[in-house]
Amino acid sequence: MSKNVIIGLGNTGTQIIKVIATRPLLKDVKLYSVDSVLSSVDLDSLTSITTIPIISDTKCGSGRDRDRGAAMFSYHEELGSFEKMYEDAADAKSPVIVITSSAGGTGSGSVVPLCRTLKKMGVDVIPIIVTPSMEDPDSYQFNTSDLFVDLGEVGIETYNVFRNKAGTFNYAPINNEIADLIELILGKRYGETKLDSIDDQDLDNLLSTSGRFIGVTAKAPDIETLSREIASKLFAGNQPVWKDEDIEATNFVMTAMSLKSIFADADFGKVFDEVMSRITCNKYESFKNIEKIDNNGECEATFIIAGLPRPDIKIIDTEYSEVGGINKGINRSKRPGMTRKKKATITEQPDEFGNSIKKFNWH
Ligand SMILES: Nc1nc2c(ncn2[C@@H]2O[C@H](COP(=O)(O)OP(=O)(O)OP(=O)(O)O)[C@@H](O)[C@H]2O)c(=O)[nH]1
Ligand SMILES: [Mg+2]
Repeated sequence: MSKNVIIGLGNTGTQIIKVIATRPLLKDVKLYSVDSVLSSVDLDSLTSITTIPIISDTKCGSGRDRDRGAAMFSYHEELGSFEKMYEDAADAKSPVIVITSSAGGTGSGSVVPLCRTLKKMGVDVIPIIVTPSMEDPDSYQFNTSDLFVDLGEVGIETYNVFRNKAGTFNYAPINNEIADLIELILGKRYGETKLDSIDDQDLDNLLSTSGRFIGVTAKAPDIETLSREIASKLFAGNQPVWKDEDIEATNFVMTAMSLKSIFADADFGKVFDEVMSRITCNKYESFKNIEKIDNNGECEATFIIAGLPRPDIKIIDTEYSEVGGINKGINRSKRPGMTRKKKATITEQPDEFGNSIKKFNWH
């Protein structure tokens, strides 16, 4: 049976791949990390993760420049650095998941050519995008809005968004929640049951729904706490909640719910009725997995909703000028003036044996 493939891009993507590598439920997944620095993956995780550095000239990193990130990726793509990764993606169990921050340069830039290539190959690709907090600097927000525009142009239809919290560098909770979400959408959280069950095809239908999806999981010692946990993760968690006014009358959502508890059949409504009552748009299909199991008194629930509109992102409409600069007062484009407009060019020169050598130039 073919394996799932997950590709992490840039620092954020790589850190999350490292969390995924620790999850027993995901041990069969093929993991890739692509970054423009070498230090992100430590020796411990090297055995389970294939890392591909995309350093292209004497300077590491992208300088938060998405164009440079994309150019470095494309240069390595041309050199054939991703051949094995693309082979694995072509053979993979669908969908292929790609994870990146939207705010930096390497991941946010690379994910566009990566998705374009995968789509051209006919691979179903689902991006999980970590957006900056609303308090993060302007450049992070520009990179985010440009990424959403680019992914729309590439034809990405189904995607997931996590938003970092302001004022913290503790990314462990979000990174772990993303690993939870992946267990969920790859079908690793639905146990065997003779009652209603969610199978791979149900998940496929759910994840073919165009739009954003949210997925949450919770564990608790009793049903009441579990119900509250699921609702608070859904409506006040790290995946931005939707706004009812952004959903049109003809839109619809798909949902998937699972409950693992000793009286799961009788308790199902107690866990999900409240959440479902707050979803006021058309509900086209609702998949359920009901598993009656005594898990030492612990109950576990999961919830996915697909078909949601894009979350709010911070749109900045400012004109910049550099203080004291010789060009002071001259109107500029929407990007800060100090943003370098460098472009990558790839030149070919023969080496001493007459073989053609490609060279990456950033100028
Ligand atoms: N959730 C999460 N966010 C992170 C993590 N590391 C960095 N960030 C956030 O990600 C954004 C920066 O993106 P990076 O992933 O570091 O950027 P990159 O893709 O490596 O691109 P460069 O700009 O070239 O370094 C900032 O908003 C950070 O707050 C992480 O492990 N998890
Ligand atoms: Mg980086």
